[in-house]
Amino acid sequence: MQNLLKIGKINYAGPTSETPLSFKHYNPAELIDGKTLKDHLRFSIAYWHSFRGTGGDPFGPGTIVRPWETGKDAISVAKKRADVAFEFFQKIEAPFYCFHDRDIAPEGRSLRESNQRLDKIVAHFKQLQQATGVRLLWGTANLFGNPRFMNGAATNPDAHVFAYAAAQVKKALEVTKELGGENYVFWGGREGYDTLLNTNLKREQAHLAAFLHLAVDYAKAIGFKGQFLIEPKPKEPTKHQYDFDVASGIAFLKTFGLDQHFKFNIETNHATLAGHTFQHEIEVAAAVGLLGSIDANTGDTLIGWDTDQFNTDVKELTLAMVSILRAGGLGSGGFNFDAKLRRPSVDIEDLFHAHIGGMDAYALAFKLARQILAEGKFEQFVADRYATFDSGFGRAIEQGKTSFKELEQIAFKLGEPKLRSGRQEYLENLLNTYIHRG
Ligand code: XLS
Ligand code: NI
Ligand code: NI
Repeated sequence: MQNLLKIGKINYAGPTSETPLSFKHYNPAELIDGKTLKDHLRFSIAYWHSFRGTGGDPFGPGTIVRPWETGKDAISVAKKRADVAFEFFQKIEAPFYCFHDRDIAPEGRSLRESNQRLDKIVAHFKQLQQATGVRLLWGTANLFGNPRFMNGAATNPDAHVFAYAAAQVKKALEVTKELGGENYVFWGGREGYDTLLNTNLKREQAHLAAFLHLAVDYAKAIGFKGQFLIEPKPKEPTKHQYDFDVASGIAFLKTFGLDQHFKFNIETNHATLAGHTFQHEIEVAAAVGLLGSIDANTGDTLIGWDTDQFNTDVKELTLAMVSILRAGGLGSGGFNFDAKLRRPSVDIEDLFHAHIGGMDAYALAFKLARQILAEGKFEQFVADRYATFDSGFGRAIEQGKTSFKELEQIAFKLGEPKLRSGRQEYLENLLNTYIHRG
């Protein structure tokens, strides 16, 4: 392995280790149920944040300057950057990465030139994947950065922009297939509106659905077998995004006959922005069998925007893991660190600390969630709480075999229901007994 990063491979040192550049809980080789922890967790690195992010924010330019970002032209820099990225994926023991088309290859002066550049870079990525064994979790197209998308991509009022976006996704699908991508993501950053004074909401939603159907058709035509994912977000950059949260996403997918083709990519920070918990979004998706993948990050309770921080909150992640494991896992999905360094974190070492912290927190959460499920105390509590629906008239309600008239007779006969405690405080204390075992 080359050493452009000047930092070695990160090794597992155990929970009591005080070595900062080591894993405390993520032991990639650890066998759990006959599968390595690396294969259970399917961690992925977000190319845009970790290799294109410069620390810029709406108030000031970037602060992060990487030594490999100079070279004779944009293509050679893009290749060198890719070499460093794959060195990082290996050193941090992440089996996957994700990208937008424009992250990996610079946009050209025309669509044709952009496609040609992409082809050159993709060939390089393919070699790197083969040499390292690192795989592509998902690909996507950047349909939000370029000024042409200022009024949206699939929901743009100009059909010309719709066509341009379609061409870009067509190419991104081909490239994702070429690199063996296991999923393809749609995050509609500008698929929403800022004012209804200039917006036909009904038409825009129908256009978005038409766009997604065209993508499904094209994937079929070229034999791309990856899972399509929708990544809900309520706002930012638009004031109102159409796939606001998982619940509105389900309504959208079902209304337009897309629910057979899509699952959800749930991002922690987007859940917060929608006024939900991370676990809530996972449960809502899992309840209808549409849990797909996770964009692993967190926001800040005091800042109301998508700060994309690395998540080290073991309690929040343990609850999320309980819901994910109970739903049967993520299938072809994984945990993608859609997270970025803070603006003053300008050292390469910071990139390692950030991912070590995120990976360790997820690995610990995974282990704690497994203990919680194996012991089944919460499961038992919840089962008991609904026991009146397991037999008698409760069962008849669930089976659709009763009527208001019959239930009225039961209510007359049984009189006032007894108040039964939800025992929230007891359960919160019980949860803490697991968290503090960690
Ligand atoms: C932005 C999104 C974005 C998607 C990929 O808020 O999280 O990074 O994950 O387009
Ligand atoms: Ni994301
Ligand atoms: Ni985000």
